[in-house]
Amino acid sequence: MSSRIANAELRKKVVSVDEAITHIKSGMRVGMSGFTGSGYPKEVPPALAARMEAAHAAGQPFKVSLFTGASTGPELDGALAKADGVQFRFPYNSDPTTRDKINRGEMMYIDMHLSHVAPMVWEGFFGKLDLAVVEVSGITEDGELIPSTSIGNNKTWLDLADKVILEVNSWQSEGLDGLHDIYYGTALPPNRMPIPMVRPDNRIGQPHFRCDPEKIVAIIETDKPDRNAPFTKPDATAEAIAGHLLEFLMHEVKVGRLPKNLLPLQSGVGNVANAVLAGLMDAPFGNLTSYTEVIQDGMIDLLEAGKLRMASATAFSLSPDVANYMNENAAKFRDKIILRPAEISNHPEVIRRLGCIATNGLIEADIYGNVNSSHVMGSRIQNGIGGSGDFARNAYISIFVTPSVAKRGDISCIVPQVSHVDHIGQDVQVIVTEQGLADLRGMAPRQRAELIINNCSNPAYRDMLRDYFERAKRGAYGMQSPSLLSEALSWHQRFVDTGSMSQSPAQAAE
Ligand code: 0RQ
Repeated sequence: MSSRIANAELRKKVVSVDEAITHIKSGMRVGMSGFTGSGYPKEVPPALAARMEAAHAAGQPFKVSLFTGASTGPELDGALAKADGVQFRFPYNSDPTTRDKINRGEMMYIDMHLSHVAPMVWEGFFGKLDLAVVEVSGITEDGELIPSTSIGNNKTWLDLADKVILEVNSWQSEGLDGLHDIYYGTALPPNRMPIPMVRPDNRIGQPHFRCDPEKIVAIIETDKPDRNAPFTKPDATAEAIAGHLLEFLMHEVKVGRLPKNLLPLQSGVGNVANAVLAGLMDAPFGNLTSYTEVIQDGMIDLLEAGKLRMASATAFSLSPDVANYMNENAAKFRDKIILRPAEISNHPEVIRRLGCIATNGLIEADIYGNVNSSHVMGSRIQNGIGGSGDFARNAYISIFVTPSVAKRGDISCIVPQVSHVDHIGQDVQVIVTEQGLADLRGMAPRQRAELIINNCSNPAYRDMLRDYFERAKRGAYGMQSPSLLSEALSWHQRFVDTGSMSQSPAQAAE
């Protein structure tokens, strides 16, 4: 493993991981790098988890508050949750062990807009940050830090933490150097200035992080890979959703509401998002741009094919094969990919100015177009709102995509009323399921309900929804958004009681 530390003074700070973790004490607030399985520290968290387990076995408490960019890998969230070492977690999680702990009430979790995280920590709402653990791909001769495969909140952690531990990862490509754009112009009110970005390909910052060397208490060298999860191939449902969405975009171009190269695309992660990206490969659009949160496999294919001119994000979220490919070829993407702090990739001001086309997944939507992205049956967290709110509220067109049913048909993803609200109807302009698309722009609530029930709901639940809506129109307290208060959440209660939302479970499963 050849050293990536070109600065002689900092090279002297290289220590073993066991020595590095002596700086982490119970009760500390720790900011770690990491965003959707890339760029998280690989050495410190497992060693810390082992130390926590040993402390617990000896009857001593050892838990920290953990701040990150978004989700991380099993060596971080998984290991620390298994060690029962996290008392407070934010702003996003997709790790199953952490999810279980949160849902059992054993871990405090704040699920928040990702663009809010850095400013709110600066504003002091989360207390003082004691320590940062940040993966970098190298250190320059003059001591600047070359970022890795995700930026997230790393700039903020490095600026605000009292102490810094660096993991210099030589598995990461040296070709990453020059890909990043770290903006140092943010400030707190009343001194904020406009973010000087008018196109998705603008570079407004510098390629490296600065960090006061006095704060760097330990450096670890590693060559462990990012644990990117493989994507499943789009299934027929995802392909049908992508088909409806692409047809809609073509229509919008035809009627002059979108330019031929569309507008900067934001795309959530997952099966459906990848199917949409795959569909763009054959769609009649070229010279596309993307202003999004994460770069996934489909975007790399589009960049290679020349369909996508450039992509701006805060992190890679690739399958292992494509991550390896990117690792070998990062340098050739330097003029096509920009990784920025999450505060900038998700900045409402920039998203509104650029006019992004936002496409995100959902757990459930109701007949009026309110969307729940995060909670199952109103109380169990799945992941979190992530960046979806940053984009949905500020997009030129805010689109939500979902299969019409979940859990083999026992759950309808279109319900009379959502059991938790992440995106109010005003932030939801288009809903797409494999059944069809509801364009809700310019529609009043009762018109929205007609469209959503007719175009998006699953046939197994459509009559139930129609029946509910017709009775609501007769018996509701008001006619603006008619609802039957005693019944609006009864579908969820039926699922909790019987395992199915359907009045006749066997029929719904067919
Ligand atoms: O559960 O994993 O146990 O099988 O939710 O659902 O259909 O595979 O869809 O991977 O696109 O995820 C909203 C969770 C959708 C995601 C959500 C269950 C379903 C399955 C996953 P299993 P699918 P996806 C910016 C955008 C918020 C963050 C965001 C998400 C699992 O899109 O986390 O948008 N969004 N970020 O069975 C009970 C329902 C359900 C349900 C689905 N109605 N009831 N369970 N599921 N609908 C990018 C980033 O922030 C990174």
